[in-house]
Amino acid sequence: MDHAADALRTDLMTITRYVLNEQSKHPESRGDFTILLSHIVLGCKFVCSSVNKAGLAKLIGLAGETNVQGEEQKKLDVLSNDVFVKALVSSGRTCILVSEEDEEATFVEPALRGRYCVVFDPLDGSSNIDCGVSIGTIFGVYMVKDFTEPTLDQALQPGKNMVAAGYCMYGSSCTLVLSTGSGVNGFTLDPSLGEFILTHPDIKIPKKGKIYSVNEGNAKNWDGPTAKYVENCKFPKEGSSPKSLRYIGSMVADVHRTLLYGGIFLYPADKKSPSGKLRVLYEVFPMSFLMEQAGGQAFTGKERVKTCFLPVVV
Ligand code: FDP
Repeated sequence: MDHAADALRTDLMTITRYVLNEQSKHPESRGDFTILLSHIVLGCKFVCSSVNKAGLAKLIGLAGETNVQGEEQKKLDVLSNDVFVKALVSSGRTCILVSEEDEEATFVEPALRGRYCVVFDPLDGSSNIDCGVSIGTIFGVYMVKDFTEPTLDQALQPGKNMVAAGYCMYGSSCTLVLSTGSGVNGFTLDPSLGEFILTHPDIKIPKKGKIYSVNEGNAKNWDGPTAKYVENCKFPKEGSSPKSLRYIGSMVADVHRTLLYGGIFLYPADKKSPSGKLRVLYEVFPMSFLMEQAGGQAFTGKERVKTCFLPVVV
């Protein structure tokens, strides 16, 4: 990349401009998705800013405590959930929200209902919050046929029915990766402009990768084929080089690296978690959507993730 030319670039493709361009390819479109996305983007910017300030503002792990103004502090994951729920409801384009943070689905009040159902994990990788390692938001979007009377089964659809999915990674930079079903694009937040700029157009996962990514601490509970696969990554047949192991323990960051550098990320089912640890609806389906859109694959170990309900491997 020519960084000097980049610095002089003035014709910036912001995420809003990108989505409006896409919208114009569909004359029948009423702009509902563009509005929904702008509210998701606002949520991502808010959470990014909170994550950046967390150490100073003491947002980390302090739920229930009070700050100097006597206000109750919220933990970062609780705060992120509040932010996204409010942003999504106020978009006027959603009818059902399913969040990792809430036990029950949220049914949007009739006056604010729209035709989308959003499933999301507002702050994934929580074990990494307190040590400043990359964390992220994951989201998937379904279209609901009759949004005047939404029901829970309209949110519990297989991954193949998703119309869009993405994640925002809060790391050394803030990166939003999005697919609306025709490829994958990555946008990086320019803090000086407050805008996500297209920096990774048409992401394609490299055909071959040299990295495997898994929590090997769970190896004693794996089944035979999983153990054999990972063993082969480390001790391949004669003539091949071993793969490198990278594991952050934050799905957004591990998937992001896998999208850009190639390789495999897996969280297999084991004796302790027979259905796997990752949550199907708002972690595995959106990431599988992105992986496939980037030319990769997502398997449960037995079948394609997007067509099933109990995936364990991405
Ligand atoms: P976390 O529990 O920290 O929220 O599914 C959640 C998740 O993180 C993923 O982001 C991550 O890939 C995985 O769990 C990490 O699990 P282990 O700590 O068991 O490796």
